Amino acid sequence: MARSSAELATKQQAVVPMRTGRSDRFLAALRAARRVVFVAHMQPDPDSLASMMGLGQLVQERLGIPAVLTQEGGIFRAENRAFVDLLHLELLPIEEYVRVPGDAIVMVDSQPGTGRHNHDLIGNVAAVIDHHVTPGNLGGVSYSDVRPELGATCTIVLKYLVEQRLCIAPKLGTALLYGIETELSGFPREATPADDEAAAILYGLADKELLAQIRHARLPQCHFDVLHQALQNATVFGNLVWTWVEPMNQPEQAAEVVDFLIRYDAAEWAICAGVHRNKVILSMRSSRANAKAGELLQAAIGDIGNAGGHERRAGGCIPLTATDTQALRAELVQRCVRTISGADTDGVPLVSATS
Ligand SMILES: [Mn+2]
Repeated sequence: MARSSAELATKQQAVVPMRTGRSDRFLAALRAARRVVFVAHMQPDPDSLASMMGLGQLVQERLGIPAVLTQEGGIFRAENRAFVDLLHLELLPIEEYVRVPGDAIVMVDSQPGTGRHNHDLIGNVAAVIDHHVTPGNLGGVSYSDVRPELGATCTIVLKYLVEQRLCIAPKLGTALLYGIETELSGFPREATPADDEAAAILYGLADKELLAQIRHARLPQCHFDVLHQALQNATVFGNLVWTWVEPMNQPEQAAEVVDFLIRYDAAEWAICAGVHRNKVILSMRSSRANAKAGELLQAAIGDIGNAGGHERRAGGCIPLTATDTQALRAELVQRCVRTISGADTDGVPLVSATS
């Protein structure tokens, strides 16, 4: 006897389960929410800002609920300021956020428990979307998509938007492309074919004029002040170039310094430590592929601070307990040289002193 089509359909469903993409599972985890609040790491970079924008739009359009994008810490780097201003981003300072029933927290480009947050929302995160190697505490998180093999969180976000057939306007296309571009800069690249594929899709959608304006943002005077001091203090220990900046007005300047110093042809490692308010901000770059920069920087600073990041790029932070920073400076040089370059020689200045 021929089986009814209903019977057949039931049978087929049992054999071939309905495929649900990651984006479906992400949205399902937020189904009960009345509002979604996005959080990223401190001093959010373009990758985290664009990821919040993309997922915010996804939530608004597919779940029909509002999205709030928050900001923890300042955004100082000239390109990042231009990004926020030119793309008209509305960011709520995290300290002004008041939790109401029905709020679901989504963390992007970071994970709870990595020392990259100061707010107390960590225990209430519903979903995490990230690409950092540094493991976080995902206990209690109902949906997580952490792919350390990818170069940018924006790559994951674009996959979600494509999967959900969302229309990507030039503003969002520009944001996501710049987010990916900044994460993949430098050599050797930390990109996979998936990141390049995402960038290729986005290039067709982005506003190239806007993109050029962000890339070539005008620089404030303090940028040159910091570079000057960083060069004067730059010391070479074998394959490591190390420098110290004090004070450093903007925490992102440490990264700008190492992006510049790692291009020195004799260096495989560059580290900048800068005194910013009551902490020392560290940034590290390597010219080696698979350098395990995040792990090495953490090993170097040990229990006096936190560090993490990617293969070739890492960042860290040490709370300042004493006002005299010189002892810490000496201790840090020793630790970094011992752990990273292994050189047992005295350092030599990178540039000769000027009169
Ligand atoms: Mn990122």
